[in-house]
Amino acid sequence: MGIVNAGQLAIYDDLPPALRERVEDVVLNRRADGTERLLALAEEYRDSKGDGEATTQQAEWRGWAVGKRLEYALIKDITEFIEQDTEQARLQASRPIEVIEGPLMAGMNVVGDLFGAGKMFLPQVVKSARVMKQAVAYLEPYIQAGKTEFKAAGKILLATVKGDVHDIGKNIVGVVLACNNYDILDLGVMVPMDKILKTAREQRVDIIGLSGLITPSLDEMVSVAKEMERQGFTLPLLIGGATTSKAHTAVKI
Ligand code: B12
Repeated sequence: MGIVNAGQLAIYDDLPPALRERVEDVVLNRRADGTERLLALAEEYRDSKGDGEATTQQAEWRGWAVGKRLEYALIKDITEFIEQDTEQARLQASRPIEVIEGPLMAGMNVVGDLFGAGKMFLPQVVKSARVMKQAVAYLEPYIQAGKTEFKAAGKILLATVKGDVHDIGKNIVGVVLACNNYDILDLGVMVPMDKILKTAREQRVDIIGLSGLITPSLDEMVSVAKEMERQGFTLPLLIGGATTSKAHTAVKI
């Protein structure tokens, strides 16, 4: 029996193969001498704080190219160097938004793939999201600084639909649109349809933008679109988020 701090789990694929095999032998009861073999291996870890391989990698990753370092920090949930590395990536990019669209998105996609494959767990993804948010927060003033002072191009309401808590992408879209002189009214996450439509009317927005990253959000978006039609809305509806697609939007929404 083990007590596990899920927030401190290593990535399964990163465990040294010999250690993983012997632990699996015990957990899955694969060999009669599993316990002895694990105890023998455990001796090698006496007095060491972690596994040697990981410690070497920890030192090595600081020497990698900045994009790879950002990806590593996202996967390993390391905030220590995130601002320093984000700044370096910003200096190398021609526009700050490229740091988000490039290395940070690439890192988040790796996190998503590992999570999808069951190799990363929810508490780890929560931490990755925190690292991502810290990097985006660092870049935000630089992105805002590129904003030109003109009359607003229009007012856009943004919301992550009911049942969905993902907001990193929506927030980025809000920042980018604000830099293109749109007034952004961000209602946050888990926003019920009624609130979206009521606010859109009261605030006389020009566009409604919905974000959603989980499959049920697709249905929720369909419901919002239907309700907009029923209530006689003629505003454009923007759809976005990882699980949305042109086909689904065209056919269902
Ligand atoms: C970070 C993350 C989380 C964080 C979210 C933190 C936060 N504050 O946002 C946490 C840990 C909370 C989380 C929770 C869950 N997650 Co999650 N998560 C992710 C992950 C790894 C990254 C999402 C992200 O931020 N990407 C980076 C941003 C910048 O990209 P983006 O959101 O796609 O936004 C871009 C575009 O889509 C677009 N866009 C986005 N919104 C909008 C809106 C408009 C109007 C427009 C025009 C464009 C636009 O522009 C953005 C910039 O390019 C994805 C995997 C992935 N790679 O996408 C899974 C993922 C979305 N999660 C998933 C799942 C299953 C969940 C959970 C259900 C897990 C669980 N078992 O509890 C819960 C859902 C809880 C809920 N009710 O919503 C699945 C969804 C699968 C599905 N088809 O339903 C994914 C795809 C992972 C996977 N492969 O399984 N998650």
